[in-house]
Amino acid sequence: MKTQVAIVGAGPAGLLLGHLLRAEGIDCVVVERQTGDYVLTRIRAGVLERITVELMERLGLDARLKAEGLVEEGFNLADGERLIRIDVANLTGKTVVVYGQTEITRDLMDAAAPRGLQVIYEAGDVALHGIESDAPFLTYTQGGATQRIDARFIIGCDGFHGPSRKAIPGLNGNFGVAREFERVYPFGWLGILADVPPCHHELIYANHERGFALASMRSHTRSRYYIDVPLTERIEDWSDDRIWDELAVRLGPEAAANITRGPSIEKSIAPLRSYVFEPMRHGSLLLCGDAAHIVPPTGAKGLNLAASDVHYAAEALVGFFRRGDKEGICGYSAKALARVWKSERFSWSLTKLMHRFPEDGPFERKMQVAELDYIASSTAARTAIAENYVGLPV
Ligand code: RFL
Ligand code: PHB
Repeated sequence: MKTQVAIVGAGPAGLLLGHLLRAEGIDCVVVERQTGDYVLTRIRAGVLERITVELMERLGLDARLKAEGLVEEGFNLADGERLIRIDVANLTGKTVVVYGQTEITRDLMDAAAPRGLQVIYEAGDVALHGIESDAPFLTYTQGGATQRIDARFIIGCDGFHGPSRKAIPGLNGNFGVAREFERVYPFGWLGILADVPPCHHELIYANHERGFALASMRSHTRSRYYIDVPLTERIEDWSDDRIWDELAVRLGPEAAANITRGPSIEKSIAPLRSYVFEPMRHGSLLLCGDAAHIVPPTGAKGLNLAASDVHYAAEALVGFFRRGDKEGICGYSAKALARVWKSERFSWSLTKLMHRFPEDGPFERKMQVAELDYIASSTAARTAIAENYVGLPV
């Protein structure tokens, strides 16, 4: 098979990019390891920045997002009994939207066939070849046969564990320029999804002496909550009741009084990590989304960063195929990384502010309290948080 752009991975990054390219008349094929149903069962992000909503609008795929998404004008930081409201709408003039990553993925998936976007699911052993040339190609296996897709560019949208980033030579101090930057956190987030009304109409991020908690939602009737747990914890040891009990303590008395308990639809533990791979382009391969970087979920940035990468990548590819302009491609990595690092910083700093680290002592706790006091009392401090939360300009 021959195409202009071969995309690895049909998560939100790969599908969004595929649609943006098809809308510009550029040929592309998306190759995904899993089945479509499997991709839809992964419960992940819930908060969309403006850039993500705008891309769905631009594609004309925002009907359900508009109808079902919950526009959020603010969120809250809780510290013991105190609740600090970040009035995002008044501080920035912008809002975020609560709409599940699974819903975005479903909207993009449903529109693929009608819009002529080819997605090949259940592709095994995907491998990248010739990325330093102008004629790279992918190989994969399906039904026992090896298939090949020739392209002008390959875009790695295959998440943190995919093969794209690993195809770039030069890590481990060899001849290449690749570098990775990483911070692994000493806890994970245990998430629970349940068909019960949320305890509050806005998100609450809580720093409690027993640990972090987050009250989030997917709709007026579906809640998503998280608590941080040591990485040694096993999900089997957390009954629904134990999770609800812990949430009630950590979220504080006011939220606790409004928690509706119910059976979990999904629960899992996700480790927290900050990670950036540089550069995000090597020859004819561009990386987008989790393939190039990971943020801890505290800032709700992962999916939104994938969207901004895709925006830059689409712009560069359209410039190349429409006008023969290579500059966008050459500048892609620097442009994307400038925004990536700002989101990394915000996610890291909010994680530090809202979690109790095992190595922290009374001094670090005093620093958290002082910072929360400052945020509570300073419009400038709240504006800085709101501006980052709602998403920095693209
Ligand atoms: P994905 O979603 O991981 O998709 C990658 C796709 O590539 C496929 N793939 C392969 N395909 C072919 N061959 C191979 N060898 C392949 N290997 C992998 C995979 O099957 C998959 O379909 O990456 P993408 O598209 O870059 O999207 C990134 C987002 O998924 C991620 O950043 C967010 O979910 C992060 N995140 C959040 N982001 C937000 O913006 N707001 C949030 O509120 C938010 N909350 C979260 C989160 C992530 C979480 N977890 C579980 C890590 C909450 C949690 C708990
Ligand atoms: C979620 O609803 O899953 C969610 C919301 C905000 C975050 C992370 C996850 O910061």
